Amino acid sequence: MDEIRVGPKNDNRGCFFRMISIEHLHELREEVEEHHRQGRFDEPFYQELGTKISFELPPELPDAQTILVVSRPQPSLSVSVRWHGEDIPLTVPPGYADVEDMDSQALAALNNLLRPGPYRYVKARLPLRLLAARSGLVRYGRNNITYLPRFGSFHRLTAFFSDAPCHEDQWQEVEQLPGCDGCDACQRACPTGAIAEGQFMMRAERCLTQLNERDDSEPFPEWVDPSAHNALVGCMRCQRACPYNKNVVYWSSDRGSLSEEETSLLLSGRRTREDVRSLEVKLKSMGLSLSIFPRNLAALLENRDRTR
Ligand code: B12
Ligand code: SF4
Ligand code: SF4
Repeated sequence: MDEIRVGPKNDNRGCFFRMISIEHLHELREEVEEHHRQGRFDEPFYQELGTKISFELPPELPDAQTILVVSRPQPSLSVSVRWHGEDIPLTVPPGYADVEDMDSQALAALNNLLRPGPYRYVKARLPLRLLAARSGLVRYGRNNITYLPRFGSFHRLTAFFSDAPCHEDQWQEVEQLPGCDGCDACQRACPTGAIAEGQFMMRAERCLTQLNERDDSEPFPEWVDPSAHNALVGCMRCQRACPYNKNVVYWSSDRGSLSEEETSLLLSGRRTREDVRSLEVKLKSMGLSLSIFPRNLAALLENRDRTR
């Protein structure tokens, strides 16, 4: 696997990348559309997916020759929240924070590596897990998350179209983690039944992440067990349970704390423009967004109060 080391000197994580010829773009589309034809997607979910991914060539790069897919290992974030006189440690899963930094590091690395250049790069809105698995960069787990050697599921994917020539087309069959045979730890750990028995495609519409990444004006549906909530956004249950994450499961970056006053302000929903501005700056540095986070925080704290 190609490894590019980027970032500060003491950063030994590196970036990993693979390249695929643009000729496979229609095969990627066909694979997803075939799942749809076979009825493997919940229809409203599929319609929404269409707003998140696209198989079109970017108009600014109609002569793209290559798709570059990049993975950057990333820890989870830990944030402490003061509530009722106690500091409560809470988690943000890998993949949510520092998105812009990660994209620019990946671009800088690609610019350095691909010669003679300079080439043009345009961010791709492709289905990244499938793309990365098709390049051999990662393997799928039964939980539908992808795994990078050494770093398990603790990594962030991104991809670019480029006019760089595809000197090595790495397109291949998708692979599953060998350890998934005979293991159902993620399925048992999932609090909403999103990982289905006997089929690979997860039931995305049941995934807690699908519910808690939405704008916080939407309450959680009644069928969600209050004890399911376990992260400030997303959910860590199927990743924590997986043996392939045993070396990274405690890899975490401390992003500071919220005071009792800030916590109350977030939960109250009564915020002035001034409050919002200062909270937004603070939350952004913690990798959080004000538009989704207060509802999830409330669910976590209610859950905690209930079980005491
Ligand atoms: C929509 C979306 C969601 C939706 C739906 C997920 C889904 N299954 O589609 C929701 C909101 C539920 C979600 C949740 C999460 N997501 Co999300 N999500 C996306 C998004 C925007 C598009 C995903 C997509 O294209 N889905 C379409 C389907 C077709 O693709 P697929 O899931 O890979 O499905 C394939 C498999 O089922 C496979 N398959 C089918 N049969 C078989 C059989 C075998 C044997 C094998 C091996 C494979 C296989 O084929 C399908 C495609 O052909 C991407 C960003 C992007 N642009 O890609 C992030 C992305 C996939 N998500 C990501 C993350 C981090 C998560 C969460 C872990 C967040 C969290 N909780 O912390 C959870 C994980 C939930 C889970 N168990 O999958 C990361 C992936 C990280 C990783 N290591 O793989 C991405 C790439 C974002 C990023 N840039 O980092 N996500
Ligand atoms: S918990 Fe087990 S079944 Fe699930 S992804 Fe990990 S190895 Fe595969
Ligand atoms: S992220 Fe949580 S809800 Fe979604 S599949 Fe994994 S364990 Fe289930």
